[in-house]
Amino acid sequence: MGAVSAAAMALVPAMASAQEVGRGHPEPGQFHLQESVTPIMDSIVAFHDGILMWTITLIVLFVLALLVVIVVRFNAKANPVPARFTHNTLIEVVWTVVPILILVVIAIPSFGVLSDQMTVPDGERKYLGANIFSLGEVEVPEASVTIKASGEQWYWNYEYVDQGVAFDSNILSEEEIAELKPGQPRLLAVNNELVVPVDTTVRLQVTSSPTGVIHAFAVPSFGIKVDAVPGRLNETWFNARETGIYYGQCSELCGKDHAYMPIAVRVVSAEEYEAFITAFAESRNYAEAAALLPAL
Ligand SMILES: [Cu+2]
Repeated sequence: MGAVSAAAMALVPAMASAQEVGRGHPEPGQFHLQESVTPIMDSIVAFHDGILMWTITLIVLFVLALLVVIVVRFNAKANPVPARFTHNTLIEVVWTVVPILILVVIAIPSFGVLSDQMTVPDGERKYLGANIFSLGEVEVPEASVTIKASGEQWYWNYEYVDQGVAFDSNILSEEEIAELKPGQPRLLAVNNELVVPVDTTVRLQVTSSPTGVIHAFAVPSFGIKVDAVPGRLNETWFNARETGIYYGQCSELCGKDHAYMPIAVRVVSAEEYEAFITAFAESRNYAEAAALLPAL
C-alpha cells in the first residue's frame, strides 16, 4: 500500500501538498511530511514538494521512456543484427555533465536551507521560508529564549538556560497515557513536555550526557534534526507560529531504549509561558509550574 501511494505521489508532485497531514505527530497511513509550523520546515516542504519531486519525477519518466524505446526497437525480432560499436564520446559527455548540472541546481537551495537551519536569528538576517529560490524574505526576531536539550540514557533533560532550571522528560506507558493524558499518542507522549512560547525565536542547544552516547534531537513539524554529542554543544533554532504539542523522536540509533525517548514540545501563548517560567524559576518544581497551564 505504501509503495503504491508513494508511486502515485511520484507521478503527481502537486498532490503532495494537498495531502491531509497530522499536526505535531504522524497519522496512521500518512505518507507526506508533517504539517509545518516554522520557517525552516516551510523551506523543507517547499524543497521536497517543489524541485525535488519534479526532478525525480522527470528523471523517472525519462528513464522509463528510454527503456520502452529499447524494448520496442532493439528486441531480437525488430533488430536481428545488433550494431557492434561500444563508445560514443558525445553521449558520454552529455550523461556526465547533465547530472552534474542537475545536482548543482538542487544544491543551491539545499545549502541555503542548511545555512538557515544552522544560523540562529540575530533579528537582521532574513530567512528563505517557503521561497527557497529567494535571497531571504522572511523576517525572524532575535532569539529570546535559550533551551539546552541533553540526551540521557534514555530520556531527555531540558534546561531553561536563562533561568538555570532543568527537568527530565520521560516516556509514558499506554496505561499512564490513559490515566494522565488521554488522547495523546502512544510512544510519543511524555510526563513533562518542553514548554515554549508561540511566535518566539528559541535558541536550541543540543548535547548529550558527558558519560553517555550520541543521540539526535528531531521535531519534524519544526524542521529540526541535530545530533546530541557528549562534550559538544550543537545549536539550532525554531520559531513556532501555532500553539499545540509537537512530537519528535531521538533520531540517532543510541541503544536499547532508542525508540522510547520521545520529544514533546508544548507551544503555549506568551502569557501562559510567562506564568509557567516564573513559577518554575521560583519553585524549581516542574509539575507545580505546569499545573498553571491549561489542562491537555
Ligand atoms: Cu537516543
